[in-house]
Amino acid sequence: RHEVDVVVVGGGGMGSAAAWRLAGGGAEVVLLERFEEGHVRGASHGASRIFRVSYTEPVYIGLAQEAERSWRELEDASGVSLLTVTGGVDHGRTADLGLLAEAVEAAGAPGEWLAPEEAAERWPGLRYDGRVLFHPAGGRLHADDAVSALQAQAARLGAVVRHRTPVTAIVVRGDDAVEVRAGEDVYHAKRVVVAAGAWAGKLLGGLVPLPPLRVTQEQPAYFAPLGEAAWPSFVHHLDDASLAAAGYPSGVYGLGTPGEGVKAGFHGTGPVVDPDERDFLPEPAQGRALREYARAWLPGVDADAFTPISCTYTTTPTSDFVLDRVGPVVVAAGFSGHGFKFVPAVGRILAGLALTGERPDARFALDRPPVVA
Ligand code: PYC
Repeated sequence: RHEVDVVVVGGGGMGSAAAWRLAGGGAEVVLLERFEEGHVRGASHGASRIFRVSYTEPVYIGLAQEAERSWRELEDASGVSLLTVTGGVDHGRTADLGLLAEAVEAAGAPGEWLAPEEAAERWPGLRYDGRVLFHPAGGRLHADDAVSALQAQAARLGAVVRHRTPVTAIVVRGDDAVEVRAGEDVYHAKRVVVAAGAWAGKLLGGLVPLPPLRVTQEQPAYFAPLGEAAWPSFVHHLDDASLAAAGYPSGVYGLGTPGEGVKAGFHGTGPVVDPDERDFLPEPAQGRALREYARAWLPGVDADAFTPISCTYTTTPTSDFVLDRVGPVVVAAGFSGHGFKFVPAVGRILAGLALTGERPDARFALDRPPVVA
């Protein structure tokens, strides 16, 4: 039997950031992660994630701006380099680009329009689809290093971090009382923060009214670069007609990842999986489509020299995160494949929900309107 203020379930980016912010706020915290350190079964592993502030919704722009400051704070505290600014580009023939430009400008972080020829001079590894919106703050996050740094800093502030510790039950005993069982160990806490990624539904299903969560196995790949050119992080937006014509399941994101290659992937289009029954194998048709994409749009890589990657997305109907609390249970779920950049800002929100009950923007609430197809 252990008595603590807060148990955090899930040692990926979100749970680790929550533990960091909770411990920094003076709470007695235990972080329980079911797998070993550095495991690859969730959604926080690997060498790189996109950092960008280029969103159309002000709430995400603000959260990315907060996260940028917090990533720097974590770098200062840990002495580890986590965010490399490479610049980021959005391109493609869609009205969304104009909306993106307006939104970042309104948030005081304006982008810059480049002609495709100008962009090709700066980043010759990409072919551009019409005009290009460049954002200087875009870049690359070092995902594995970030998770390690968050856990190390949480521990430095007093958190207990336990790997290989699957949680077997969460039992609510009252508004300020929850029991978290992990095998023989029973933790009695005032709050539990559940940041379990693809396992959110399995752990939280009977406890809180979750929106539908779609768990998919995604399969980006590292392509071998041809030469030493610089790479921005990039998002290629494609409208439905272009997707149908090309046979791609979605637009494509990517970024250079030193030591690994150029990462590129479709967004949230992989097969639905049970996270406990995954094969980790690429789905052949999407693998072929990604290689065709690389041949057509990434002249700076060898489209036939690639290493597949496997990860999970847990996606809500609107791709908005779930950050909320019911009684002693704080929920962090549904990061919909675009959450990692926000990790330290989400940690701050989760700590606030747990310690003071402060709620974030209403779009993150459990109680949200159903999406009508
Ligand atoms: O940063 O939005 C993003 C993103 C999409 C897919 C992977 N990262």
